[in-house]
Amino acid sequence: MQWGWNAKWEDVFDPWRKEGLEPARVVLEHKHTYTVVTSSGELLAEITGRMRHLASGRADYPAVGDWVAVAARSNEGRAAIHGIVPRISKFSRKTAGAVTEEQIVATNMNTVFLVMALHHDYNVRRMERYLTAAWESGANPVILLSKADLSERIEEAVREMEQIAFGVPVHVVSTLEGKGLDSLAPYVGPGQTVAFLGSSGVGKSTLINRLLGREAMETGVIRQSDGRGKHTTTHRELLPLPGGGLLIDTPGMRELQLWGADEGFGTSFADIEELSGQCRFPDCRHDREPGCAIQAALADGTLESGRYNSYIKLQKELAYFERKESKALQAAEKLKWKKIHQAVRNRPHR
Ligand SMILES: Nc1nc2c(ncn2[C@@H]2O[C@H](COP(=O)(O)OP(=O)(O)OP(=O)(O)O)[C@@H](O)[C@H]2O)c(=O)[nH]1
Ligand SMILES: [Mg+2]
Ligand SMILES: [Zn+2]
Repeated sequence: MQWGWNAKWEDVFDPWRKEGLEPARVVLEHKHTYTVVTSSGELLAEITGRMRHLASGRADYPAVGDWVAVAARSNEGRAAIHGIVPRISKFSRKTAGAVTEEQIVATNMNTVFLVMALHHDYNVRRMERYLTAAWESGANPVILLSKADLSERIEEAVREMEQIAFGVPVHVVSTLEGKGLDSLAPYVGPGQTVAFLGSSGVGKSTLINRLLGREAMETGVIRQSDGRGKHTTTHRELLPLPGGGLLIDTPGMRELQLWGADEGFGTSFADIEELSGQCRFPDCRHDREPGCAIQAALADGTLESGRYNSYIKLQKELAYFERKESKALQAAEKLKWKKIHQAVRNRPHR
């Protein structure tokens, strides 16, 4: 079994192995089925009724990148998925709808390439958001500044990225000119899984095709007027590199919504969190309180106001989703009690 399988996975898989199941990796997600790969090839798989019954949320269903335990019917080209092997990383976002739902973009990646193009797409604040979500995913973020052939201010951009992303590698690439691609080799070595994230039209699929050496993914033509593309990639897919690495292409994200990002939040805004710990009052609102370290840092320029504003904005967004989530939970709880009351009321009297 290749596809990133190793001794650690084998260890965790032991109980399923004893049940006679074999490991498979999800490479494509369809409406109710999944394309998975096993050591004997590709199969179309469905989850068992039991798994469906026990599922309480999106995270209980397979996603691209997952290792699953299957009972294969190789002669039919089909398989039944009995369980998901615990994930080592998971990149999620929130779908904005009536009910906030988790959408799993990719799982079990070692690295996430946060791709931002060096022309119209370039936006420092957006990269901060990507970083926040990437830290939360459990995978290592790497920043790729793409379409270097279209920019004159590359060095400045790299400096800006290094300021917001302490210790995160930054690579400048131009797939068109074939520049900077060699520097990506360490991330895509044998058994390594990398997910590509970034707005539509930044060149994720073009770069993936280039690394694969074939046109596996369709790529888009950008509108000249505003440099923006329509969404060309519409699904997520795990693609094996000839050298043994694995790439996950994803549709461009118009807006990245965070999912349970509290932890990652602290990591990418570590400096601000640290500053607020230095305020004189522990419950300082960083408004006009005396001895406020944040206001002092803003005043003397050590903290850039734009950066502080995006911190505030993110905090508000997180608070909003927490409220929305708790509303959904409250509604579910209410419904449960309503049903219990009804059951009690309808109980025949003796
Ligand atoms: N100038 C230039 N154009 C590029 C480069 N890489 C990709 N492009 C062009 O950018 C456009 C969009 O590329 P895609 O690879 O489809 O972008 P994507 O990120 O996969 O977009 P979605 O699938 O919609 O998320 C295409 O017209 C590419 O030819 C590059 O390095 N330089
Ligand atoms: Mg694409
Ligand atoms: Zn303060």
